[in-house]
Amino acid sequence: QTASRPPAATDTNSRDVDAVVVGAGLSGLYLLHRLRRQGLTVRVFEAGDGVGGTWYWNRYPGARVDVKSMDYSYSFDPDLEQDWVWTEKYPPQEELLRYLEHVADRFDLYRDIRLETRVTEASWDDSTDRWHVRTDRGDQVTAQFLVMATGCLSAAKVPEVPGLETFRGRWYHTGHWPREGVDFSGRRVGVVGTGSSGVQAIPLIAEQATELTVFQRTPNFVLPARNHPIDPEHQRSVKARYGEVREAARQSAFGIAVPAPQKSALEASPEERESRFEQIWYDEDNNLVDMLTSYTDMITSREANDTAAQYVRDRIAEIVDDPEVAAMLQPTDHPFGTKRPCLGTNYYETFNLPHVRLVDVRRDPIVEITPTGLRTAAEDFEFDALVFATGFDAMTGALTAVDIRGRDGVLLREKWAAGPRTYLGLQVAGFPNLFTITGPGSPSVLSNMMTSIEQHVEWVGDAIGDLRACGLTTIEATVEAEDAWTRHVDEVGHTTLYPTANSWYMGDNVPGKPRVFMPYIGGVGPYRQRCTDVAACGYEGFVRS
Ligand code: N01
Repeated sequence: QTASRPPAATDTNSRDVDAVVVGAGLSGLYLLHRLRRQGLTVRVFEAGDGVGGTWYWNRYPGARVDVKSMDYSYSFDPDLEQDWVWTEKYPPQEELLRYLEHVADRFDLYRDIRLETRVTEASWDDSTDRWHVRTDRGDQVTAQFLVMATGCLSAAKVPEVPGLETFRGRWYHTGHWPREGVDFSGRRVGVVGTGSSGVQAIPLIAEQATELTVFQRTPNFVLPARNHPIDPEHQRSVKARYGEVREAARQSAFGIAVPAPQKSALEASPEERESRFEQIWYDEDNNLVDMLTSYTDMITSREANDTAAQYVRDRIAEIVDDPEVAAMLQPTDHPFGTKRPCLGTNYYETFNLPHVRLVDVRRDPIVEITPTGLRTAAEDFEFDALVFATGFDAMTGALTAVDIRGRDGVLLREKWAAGPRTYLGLQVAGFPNLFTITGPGSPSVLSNMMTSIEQHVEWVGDAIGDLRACGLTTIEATVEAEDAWTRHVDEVGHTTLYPTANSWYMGDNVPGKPRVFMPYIGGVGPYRQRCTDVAACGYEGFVRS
């Protein structure tokens, strides 16, 4: 055994463990490692037949991360950080999955992970202070702690259009892509959806398909990814000062170490702004958040924001040959960044190809899926394959999919009927010893997920460690702390432009979902400090007993 590999703490068949972790993605893997090192017995349940979470499920053509690999990687183990060699600025899904499988092997995680097992129910037992957890395979396990590491974007959504069951071709959702891949050669393909997944998949599907029709409901702002192989010298230099780079990310607004903006976009002259945006657009080393962090008021002032939005619209008009198609691709109904911006490679260029067609489904709505394709109000389309790049029931979907019952049998799903309520995105009042990694009310999807995941995993590990050190057994957010935090998340959200857009951040993509700004936009650094301070002040806002 090496220092980083503690002796086995878990009796793998025990029906009672210290902690059940749901999900073996980025969060679940680190949680297992961390809690086991603290001496806890842990059981992880994972629905997939492999580890990797997001990077296990999302195997669609072009799937790759849009935060740089050197930033989108674990920092908890200096040896891992130094040993792993990244190949590209934005590595593809296969490489990210290989990395996570390596992590699972390296830290001997598999022995405590039950694959192909979905947690269906978890209920809190007040008489024993334990969670009773059930799975679709009939497992029944009790645990002192339950940690939901189920991801923010994992409950895939197929649109509510009638007729899908009648379609005689093959259909796919980007978030459940077949492991063996799909060959679209010689096929007529329809793609619904133009968010990050669609933007990545469309240019590659267009390379194979004989005809590609893209159904767009809302045009998105797509910045050039400028992906490229990593220069080994650059990789060495980042690794040499990794500690500093990671710390800057932890203190930053979005979990990525970029310089903080210094002035308002409206204080800059038009020429100065143009040159700044130009530099971001063409820079090989640019980041997803560069446009948002270029000036102080990009997400708070419509006028400031529109300077960036117009810059992108102008580039679209330059790239796309047909002015009518260009106009359809230019977002005008939401401020830049209020729906998640996308990074693309040849995205706009793809619409210049003769076999690619764009259909605006706001003007011509999809009416039904037919046995041979898809019908809009105005036209019948014939397809051999349909691809739904239609996103996820974000942030709450994977949590409410499980029957989680807290004190007095209260269902989490019912408690959240009017929108999620949490304290710090970490805990829910009435659900003792339940933790949500990157839960609603935390920076999560507005940040580099790796930075936020590590912060949450470490906070939860410390909270459990501190509880045990004090000889206590339960920790639970108070209703007052939860109310105050939920109000704060909403108030801060409403100081920005985010709520002005229809987005999955607001629950708009799921019919009937309450319209609430779910993530916390107070900034990764300040949020982290708040969590640290709460713990330092004796877990203020939590009852520990
Ligand atoms: O999903 P989305 P996604 N009829 O919800 C449209 C992360 N991610 O899988 O905008 C017609 O963004 C919908 O239209 P509208 C990232 O955080 C990261 O692409 O709702 N259209 C939209 O165009 C991202 O934001 C990476 O009007 C319908 C699209 O489908 C998040 O995951 C890669 C429709 C859905 O876009 C989700 O991205 C991929 C309907 N009934 C994902 N329903 C990277 O790191 C939905 N749409 C690069």
